[in-house]
Amino acid sequence: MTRPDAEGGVPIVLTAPLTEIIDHAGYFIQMSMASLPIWLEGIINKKYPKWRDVEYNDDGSARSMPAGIRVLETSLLRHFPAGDVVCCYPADLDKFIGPATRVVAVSTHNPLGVTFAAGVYTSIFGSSRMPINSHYSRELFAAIKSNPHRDRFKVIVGGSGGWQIEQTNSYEELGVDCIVEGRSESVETLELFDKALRGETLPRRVDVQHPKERDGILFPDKRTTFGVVEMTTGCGRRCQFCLPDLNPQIDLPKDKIMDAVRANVREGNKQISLATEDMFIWGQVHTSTPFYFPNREALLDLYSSIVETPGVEQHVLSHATIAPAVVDPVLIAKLSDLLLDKSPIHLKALSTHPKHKALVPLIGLETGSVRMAKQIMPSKGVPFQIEDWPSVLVNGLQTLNENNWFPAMTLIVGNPGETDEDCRETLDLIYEVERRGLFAFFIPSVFTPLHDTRMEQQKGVTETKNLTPLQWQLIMKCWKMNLRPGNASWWGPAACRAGALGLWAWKLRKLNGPGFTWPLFLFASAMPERIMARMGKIHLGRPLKIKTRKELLETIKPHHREFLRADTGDIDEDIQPRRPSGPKFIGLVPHGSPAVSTAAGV
Ligand code: B12
Ligand code: SF4
Repeated sequence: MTRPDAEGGVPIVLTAPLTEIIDHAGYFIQMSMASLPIWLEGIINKKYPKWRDVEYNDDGSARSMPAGIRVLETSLLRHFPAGDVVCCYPADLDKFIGPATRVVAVSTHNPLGVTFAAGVYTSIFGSSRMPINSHYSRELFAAIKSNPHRDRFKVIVGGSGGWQIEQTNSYEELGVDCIVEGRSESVETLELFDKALRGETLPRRVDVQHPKERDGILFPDKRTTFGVVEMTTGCGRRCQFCLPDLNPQIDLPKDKIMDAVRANVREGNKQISLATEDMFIWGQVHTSTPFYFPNREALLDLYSSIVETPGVEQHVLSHATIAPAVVDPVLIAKLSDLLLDKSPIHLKALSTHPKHKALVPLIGLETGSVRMAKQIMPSKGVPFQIEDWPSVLVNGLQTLNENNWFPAMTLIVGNPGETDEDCRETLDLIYEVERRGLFAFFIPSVFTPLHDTRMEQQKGVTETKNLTPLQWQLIMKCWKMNLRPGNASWWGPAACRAGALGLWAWKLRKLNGPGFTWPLFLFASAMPERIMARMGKIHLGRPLKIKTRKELLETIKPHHREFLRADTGDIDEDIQPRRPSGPKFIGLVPHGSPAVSTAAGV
């Protein structure tokens, strides 16, 4: 059944690339499609034959849409009548675009794949511009461009990946009139849509304001992809390369989060994921406690309300930071008790949970070089000093692993000014993790200067053949370690080895330059790493002196020690922790406070 008004077209049609809408196989399907080149799409089709299946509302509109487009829809519905706005899947555009259509608005996360972590993997295989997701994004833009009513409507693009179109100047090629940088709640966004409805010419780029107060952020009352519900904006740790950190540090009110959770369930979604840069700041933004000492009670209260909501069958973590695991290991243990049962992720070889369930938050490791860390992320590990970054990482990972958290940790290869020694130090840290039997999925990506960040003007490595042997080793060592849990079978390692060597012989050795060869042999376990190191072909990580948690706590500035929790242990007598805090911390988050983060100068 289609909407009665569809014949003449809906004035405002909202859509997104199919590969950014689908969510039935968990986060990893979208992340793989952002990284694998289109010629490897068969792998996805084989593993998830139904990935293209989507659910519909009775009027033919989309049942599920990425959170960004849902918030845009909610923003527009404050100003335009419901009949004038529709969200539809790319395949249904022709049903909703008609002579009355004045705007087709596209939300996109990563349309051209030129962001970190995505570009590098496709380029390893030789076609840096066409990850699967880009292919489907381009297909969407081509369909809009060739629509018979194209001269009557404007194409407005927004979302976290809009900048890629501007940076590559793809306006003409993709048929885009205007890119919106920023959030849809702003007055400027509504004015832009008004302008388009009047048929006026639009500027190429419009920068719109981010709400500075919690109440300015809107929550959709409909189903979102992966059940994404916003939890916080901004971060506060101030990493130089980071884009979301430029947004105001805001934690969103629990009642609104819960309404959005219930809306998802009502519309048939069984999974929920809270979108955040760092889940651990929620409940501790603009309180009298610095945000990097997590508000345990508030977090446990929020997460228990979510997983206990009838109809929520699955819950997935999004982004986090590692230092809170060192600050409050009890919080990690209690969160595990709450969340593990509802995690859809199973890691048989790693998890001690009876059903082998695991939690896999995304956490930034970025570099193991203290010199580099000081330059690009001096506050990443607060309340600890950045000089102790490797120790914070190892201690944090140990606590996480003990509680069945196996994070996906991102690393940046080729930071501006990165030397071979920086790379060796990162390898040292990775080998130290391996030596200690700890586990994380290490996801190396090549430095990409993201627009508007503090490192926007800096240059990274643009082609994989320019990567040094050590940078290649880091990438391949990470992937070798990532495959460990899947290598439990007798045939796993052999298949992996044969496949990697076969690909190398066929294609990869020509594409990726001479620096790639030995790291690829390392990945394929062609010979023991010790021997390769003795031959001078690879760097065998040097053992690191890692501080204990107790030693780390002693480095916390005296005026911050009062925020440590006595029940977490390892605290010396001369450190004065506060008493175990009770529910008094719940709800202390002031509403509508000006959002300025306080990481600087810690
Ligand atoms: C949840 C999430 C995911 C999920 C789900 C994505 C989905 N389709 O729903 C998963 C894990 C799958 C994912 C994957 C990836 N992600 Co992601 N993700 C996020 C996260 C945490 C939240 C996104 C979100 O829903 N936010 C809430 C909504 C409401 O915000 P929003 O989408 O930005 O929408 C607002 C505005 O942008 C605007 N807007 C949105 N659309 C439109 C459209 C129009 C027309 C207008 C006017 C305005 C507008 O209005 C909205 C609010 O008012 C963000 C970080 C963040 N906090 O934003 C990273 C983030 C967007 N992801 C990022 C990256 C790099 C990736 C990956 C490339 C990672 C990888 N290597 O695999 C992939 C790419 C996936 C793909 N399909 O290509 C980067 C983006 C970098 C960039 N594009 O330059 C971010 C910012 C993380 C970061 N710290 O750097 N991601
Ligand atoms: S920890 Fe750093 S990279 Fe991560 S969100 Fe915060 S500022 Fe950005």
